[in-house]
Amino acid sequence: MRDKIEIVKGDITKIKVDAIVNAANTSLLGGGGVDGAIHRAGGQAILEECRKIIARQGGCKTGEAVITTAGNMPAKFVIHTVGPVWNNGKYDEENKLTNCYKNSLQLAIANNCQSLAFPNISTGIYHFPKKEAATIAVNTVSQFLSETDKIKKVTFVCFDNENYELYENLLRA
Ligand code: AR6
Repeated sequence: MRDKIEIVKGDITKIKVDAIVNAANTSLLGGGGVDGAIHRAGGQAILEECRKIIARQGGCKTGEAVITTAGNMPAKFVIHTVGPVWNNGKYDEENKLTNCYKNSLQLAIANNCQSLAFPNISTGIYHFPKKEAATIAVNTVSQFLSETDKIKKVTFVCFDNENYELYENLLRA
């Protein structure tokens, strides 16, 4: 499993994989952080497809995922998932974050994606503790990859040093 997981430090909008994952919000209308960067780099086409999804199902619930084009970015698709806002762990945040990873992977398979890249969902504006979030991300993805051969590569794209080092330590273990 470990050989299918890669960690890189940098900007997810530049990564060439079948699908990059966005840490969106329930409105799907864009925002700050990685969401803002993805919409800026991908262009209008992403928002246009998000609006169609909104018309159909009214946004995206926490822990769930939807898919659009990646517009002008090198990836083919963006999988938008909504991480939980950290609230001292009292609102099932761990399970919701686990579901983000699982549902994104499932949606990738449903769209014939073999490679995907995740940002560190919920660890920015949503304030999920980074160590716990990294543990959930690595464990959930490793477990999922052990149960399918349809996904060939998962890249964790870390934007800050703290996350990069956490992932390095977890994957070295
Ligand atoms: N590439 C990769 N990672 C990035 C990039 C980038 N270009 N930019 C930031 N990060 P955040 P959240 C990292 O705040 O906590 C938005 O307004 C960042 O360092 O983007 O899930 C949405 O619309 C952090 O580690 O997402 C929601 O309202 C990680 O991405 C809300 O923020 C996630 O930080 C979601 O908050």
